[in-house]
Amino acid sequence: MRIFNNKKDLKDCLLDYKTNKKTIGFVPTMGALHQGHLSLIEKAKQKNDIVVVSIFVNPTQFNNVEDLEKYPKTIENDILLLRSASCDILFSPSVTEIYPKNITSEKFNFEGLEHQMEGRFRDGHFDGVGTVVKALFEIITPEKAYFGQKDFQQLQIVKKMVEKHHLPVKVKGCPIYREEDGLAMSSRNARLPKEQRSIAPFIYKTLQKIQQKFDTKNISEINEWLENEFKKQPLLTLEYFTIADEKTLKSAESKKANKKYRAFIAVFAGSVRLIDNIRLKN
Ligand code: PAJ
Repeated sequence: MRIFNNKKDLKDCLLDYKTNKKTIGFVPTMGALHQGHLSLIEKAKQKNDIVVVSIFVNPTQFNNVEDLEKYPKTIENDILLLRSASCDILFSPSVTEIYPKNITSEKFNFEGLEHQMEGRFRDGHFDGVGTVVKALFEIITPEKAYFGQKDFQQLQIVKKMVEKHHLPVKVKGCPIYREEDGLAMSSRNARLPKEQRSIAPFIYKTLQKIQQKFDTKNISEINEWLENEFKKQPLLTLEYFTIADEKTLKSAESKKANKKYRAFIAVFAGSVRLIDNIRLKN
């Protein structure tokens, strides 16, 4: 695996591959890698000649200084994992490499996707994500880029950005990779105190129950049931729960036959914020 910290050297290397008609698959990450990230790399390996992974903890997408400062950094272990996953290239730039002037975000219009769910609770987050993903796409110019459905809103927003800015990249969504007990893998899981870690699978178990209830119950009944379930869990604080249209990400009040829905949840386990979602069938 080749490692680059500098965009000029990376571009030169990628130009060689492109001249030789090699296809490039890209997996952007913020490091602290786990099996969820590796599942994206595996997908990228299957469909491309060369796989580039970036590790960059992007300051502009954090609305909370503590969250940024406490974001786990495990670069040595990440490199071992990337080697074991046969990643071809790691791009691990400094902040000044990506933000040479000011550490600020470009302002995007994602046609309302950015105002739902995470957007309501993480001010400016998606402008930060859009800024860094666009910059990385411009440096790497991959044919395909891989994103997890774990961050479903992010996936839809990146697709919207690509469409609106006519970027020549295909964005692929990949399934949520879970721990054996159902907890969605996340770099933040490592920060969960023992008690919170043992109760955290409750989040996915509840989503699975919602999936069943969606057959027979209406949305307001489901919302009420869920709020009551979380009231019984003193270690988990519900930030939001919503059943939303997959395309617009707007909360749904009733089910319509020709729409696809997903249930989305954000929960605090102590100071650690966890998100998850599940596809619903109607
Ligand atoms: P990060 O949280 O490191 O996630 C990198 C990618 O891995 C994202 O596409 C995310 O959805 C995916 N991912 C994380 N956990 C997963 C899981 N359990 N199963 C499947 N995929 C999973 O998301 C970011 O970084 C950043 O916002 C980034 C896109 C890199 C921009 O800074």
